[in-house]
Amino acid sequence: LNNRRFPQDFMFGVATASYQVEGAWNEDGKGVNIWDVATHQVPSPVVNNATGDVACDSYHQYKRDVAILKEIGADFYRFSLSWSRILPSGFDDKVNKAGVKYYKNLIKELRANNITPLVTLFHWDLPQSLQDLGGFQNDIIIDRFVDFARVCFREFGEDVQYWMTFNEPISICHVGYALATLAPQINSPGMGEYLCAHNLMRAHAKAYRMYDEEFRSAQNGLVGIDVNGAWYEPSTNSSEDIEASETLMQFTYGCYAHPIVHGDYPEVMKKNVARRSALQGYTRSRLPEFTPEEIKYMTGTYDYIGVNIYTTELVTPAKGGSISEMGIGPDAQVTSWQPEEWEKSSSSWLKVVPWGARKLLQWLGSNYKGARFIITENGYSDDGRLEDDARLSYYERYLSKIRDAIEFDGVDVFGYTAWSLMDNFEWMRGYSEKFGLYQVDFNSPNRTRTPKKSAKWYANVTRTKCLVETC
Ligand code: GCO
Repeated sequence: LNNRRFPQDFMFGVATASYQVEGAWNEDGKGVNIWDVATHQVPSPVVNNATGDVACDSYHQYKRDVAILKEIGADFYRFSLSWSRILPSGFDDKVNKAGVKYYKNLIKELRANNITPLVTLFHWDLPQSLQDLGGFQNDIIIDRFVDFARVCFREFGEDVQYWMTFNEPISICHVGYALATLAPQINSPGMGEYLCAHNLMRAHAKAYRMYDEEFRSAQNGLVGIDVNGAWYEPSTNSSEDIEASETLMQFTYGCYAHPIVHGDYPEVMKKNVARRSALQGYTRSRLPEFTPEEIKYMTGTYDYIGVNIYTTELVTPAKGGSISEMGIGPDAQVTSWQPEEWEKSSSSWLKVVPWGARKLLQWLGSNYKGARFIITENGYSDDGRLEDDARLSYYERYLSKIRDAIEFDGVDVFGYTAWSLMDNFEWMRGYSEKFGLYQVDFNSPNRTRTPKKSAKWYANVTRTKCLVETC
């Protein structure tokens, strides 16, 4: 391989997620989801009271979305399905035809333009009716998710080869059920978050097995899950810091990747949570256990693993802290941070650290041997300017490190996804942080999309598979 060239069959795509772009929050029979509820609270938890009520209006502008995907030369488009648009009550008692039609139209338009769909079943917008039952803390979610997945495989599976069950389980469970920042904003560190993880993993595995039994022979697609976190770099090369880094990697990536590869949570996670639970007076570990049957059932429930890569943090063992504290940090007994002087973006959590991308891929490659990976997100936030040189440079430098991981470290990465196709609703940050390759005019009725400098640069990458004009 030439220094800056990717393999010929390497796939380049872009991503969005339903709640972040679709709008039409109450149109054509769609049910209410937890993000509709979160953003409509008074006072609003979102910057400038922003909502996804209209967002990029992709529900009406999907043809324009496909047109810009075409301009970018995307090999594939990663988007997600809004559960409550398809099953308004959350249950599969009633399928909303208009919702199904919308996604069929989108998929048809993609196919007509030679763009492969990569479909995420769940990117955070849980039907509110299911949240009312406890959401991911209630194991009823397992069968409800499998029912939803079945409807999706049945309706769209003939035209979809790439499926992802869950986007960023750690954001769902840790940020949604422990830190209480993302919807459903539940504050249950070390308890609710582990219950969430446990039910989510069993839902993933059951959906995967269901695909095997009911659809694989006819549809022959791939089913995976998207994991994320930062790359957790040891803050020095002392053995304590190296161990702290490894522990945090296991509590974040391991919590979700280890069960599908090896059937169970990582040893260090089981050990630490059990030990601290005992010290706290619990008779059982706060981390639920998989039964031997579940371990067997769970093992190997992936055809590929998606990874969302953004940033890096430094890690060291946690000093002090009371024994009553619960949650990933206290249970892992580590603390992590980002040095002030690291290059910034517009998002407080996102510092630009390209070398971390290669180390993260090395870690994943050596922990999950034989797995195939696709980078399902990577991106940079700014104020939305068209001359977005900082984004272009972020992509160029990260892609360069990713390429090194493929060529020099032998990590099996077959595709890359830029986050995002266009500026959109950035969760609690509303429209104040922009990740798009295309600018969206949120004041124009049809949400005009305009290419940024980075979009033109990326279009060259998708066409040439090269990071420079010519390789
Ligand atoms: C995700 C991400 C996206 C964000 C992006 C920038 O979970 O996949 O949260 O939805 O918009 O990561 O923060």
